[in-house]
Amino acid sequence: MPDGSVAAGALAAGSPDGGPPGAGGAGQPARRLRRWIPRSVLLAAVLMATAGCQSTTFTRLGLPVPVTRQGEVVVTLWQGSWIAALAVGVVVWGAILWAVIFHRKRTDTPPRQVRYNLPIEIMYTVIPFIMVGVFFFFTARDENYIDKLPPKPDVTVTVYGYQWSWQFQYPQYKVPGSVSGGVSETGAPWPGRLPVLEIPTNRTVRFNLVSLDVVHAFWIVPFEFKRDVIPGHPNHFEVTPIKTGTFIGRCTELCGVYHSRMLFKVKIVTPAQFQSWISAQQHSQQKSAGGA
Ligand SMILES: [Cu+2]
Repeated sequence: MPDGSVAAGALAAGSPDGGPPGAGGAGQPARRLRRWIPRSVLLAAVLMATAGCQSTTFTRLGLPVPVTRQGEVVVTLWQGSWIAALAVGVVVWGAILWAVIFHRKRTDTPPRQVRYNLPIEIMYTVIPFIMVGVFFFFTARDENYIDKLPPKPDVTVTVYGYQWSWQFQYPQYKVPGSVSGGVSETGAPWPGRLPVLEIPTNRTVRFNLVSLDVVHAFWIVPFEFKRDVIPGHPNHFEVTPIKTGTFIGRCTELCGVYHSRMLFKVKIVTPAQFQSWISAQQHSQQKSAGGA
């Protein structure tokens, strides 16, 4: 370690290289400080103004308002992790500041050298182990809940991902007179008409994810969740929507030139609205099947 007091003295005298103090003397660091304070304030203001944070996202630490029961669990886990990390941070920062302020070098006598302090070594092995254990417990508990696939979902949606759009099929709602796999909904990549995924609130909705070509990933931002759509390897997950509204879904795995256009709309509606939408689709798709 360099001698802190000598370095600080040289800096205060305006000659970090140890040469004779110049005409500026002690004024130089002060001037430098005066120049940097407005710059730092400006930088902080630009960061605040351009980061796109809303005050309502602050309590969720950047996550959007969850629209599923599973999403709420993700937000709670995220908040808990931050609180735990900050608590650890306060202890570590506190220990650093305490050492910096109260244990500065005062004499040239080296401090008492400590070696093989068994209690301290046990402490810094056991405490991180407990911290990892706590994180592991809550993460595993919540992952088990989020990945749970109860045997009889209320609504099943087969999601087909392909370059560069999506098709949604509702196999339990057959189209009379059609051999297809049920009511289906397609669209076009942005800026065309996006496919619309319609699902009801307060019902368990199972997604079966199928890829028709390359690896995609299915992401509805306010679900706080994404899952890969892999060719030859159907994936599944289930949610219970709790809030109505219209949201945007995305592909979140770089899958080709128009990956960024692979968007879809998500409409979460009441169960009654969902039923009437399904009936209307069965009717119109029967007509178009009959006409073809
Ligand atoms: Cu994709």
